[in-house]
Amino acid sequence: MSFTEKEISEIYNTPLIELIFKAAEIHRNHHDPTRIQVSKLISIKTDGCSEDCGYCSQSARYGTDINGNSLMKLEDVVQIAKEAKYNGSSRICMGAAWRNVSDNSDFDDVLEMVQSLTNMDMEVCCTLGMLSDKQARRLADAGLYAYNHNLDSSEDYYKKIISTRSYKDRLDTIDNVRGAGMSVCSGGIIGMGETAEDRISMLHTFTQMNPHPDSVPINALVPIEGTPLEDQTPVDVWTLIRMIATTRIVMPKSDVRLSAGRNEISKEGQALCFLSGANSIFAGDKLLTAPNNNFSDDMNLFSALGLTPSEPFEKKQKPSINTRYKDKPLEKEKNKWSRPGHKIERNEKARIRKN
Ligand code: SAM
Ligand code: DTB
Ligand code: SF4
Repeated sequence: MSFTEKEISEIYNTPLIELIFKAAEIHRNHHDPTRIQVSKLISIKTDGCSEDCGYCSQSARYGTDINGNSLMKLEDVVQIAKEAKYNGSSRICMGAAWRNVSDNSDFDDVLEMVQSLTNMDMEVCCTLGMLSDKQARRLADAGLYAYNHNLDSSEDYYKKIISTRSYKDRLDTIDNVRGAGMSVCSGGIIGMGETAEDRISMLHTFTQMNPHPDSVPINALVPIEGTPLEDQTPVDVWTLIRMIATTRIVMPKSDVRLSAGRNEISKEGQALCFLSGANSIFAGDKLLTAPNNNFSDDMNLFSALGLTPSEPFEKKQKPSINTRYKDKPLEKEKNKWSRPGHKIERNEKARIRKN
């Protein structure tokens, strides 16, 4: 189903009490409201990223205080995945602080991680930055279930947050993911100073996709000291609920993931997010670099609300592994990603502060 921006705006601006009811109704028509999908994030390569994303703790440009690391070892990743599986996660999402994937030995190692975790009967997701169609196909051959690549905001507001890549680069990567047959995970962040119209425009872009993204993470900005957005006032819980409910209504079949910023919300606030159609979370006390809710608090909340974590591959079958993922490309592909390079004053200031 597709909606005009005006229609999405009307939904977004419905009185909240009505909006929650409508979203809950649609949620029940398309999903089992007692099931919740749980993902565990692992930051397999942290910090030192070349990009200037204004929200990110991992950009090398800003004076943030996080512990970086080079690519993790396969056995360490497998160990974390085993614990997460035991604790009820059906999906592992491996994140790397890269602008884009390069055809190098690090990528070969990531492919081995994907293969190993898939063989553990977990849904495996990666978020590694921009991806060519060939790289997407190698990931799919290694057994990758899903790829996360967020649009973050409206096309207009994106230009005020990031200058080192374009919205089109993101859309092209999403096309490459879809073309390789993987599940598409794409969402955004609220609370970066954008307007309601920006949020509506981002949702409109998603609804124009055919099919809609399989999962849509809604992040509330975690303002990180040293980043250009460090002083941003967090959005209130009602705005987050409004965003989740609207996402649920305009993309009824997608999984809506209540993502970053969840640890700032009360149990009751989270319950309203679930009622409004959020049916997935990131679990574990760390996201990529920012703190997240304690695991046992989450389990207590699920138990109070009567929610049960879903099993892997309930929505789509387990991908088969084809060993051709090991075939390295004979020639290096020409990198076609853009670098708009316009000046974002806030980003420049944060860079000067660091130096
Ligand atoms: N480097 C890859 C990329 O940019 O696609 C993958 C990792 S990146 C950290 C994944 C996503 O996390 C971003 O697209 C953004 O939506 C989200 N994110 C990063 N920092 C955040 C923050 N401080 N608050 C909320 N969401 C954040
Ligand atoms: C997504 O939309 N949110 C996750 C995941 N996809 C990769 C990341 C949230 C990052 C929050 C900030 C941090 O931990 O550094
Ligand atoms: Fe790099 Fe991704 Fe962070 Fe942007 S969001 S600075 S691309 S790690």
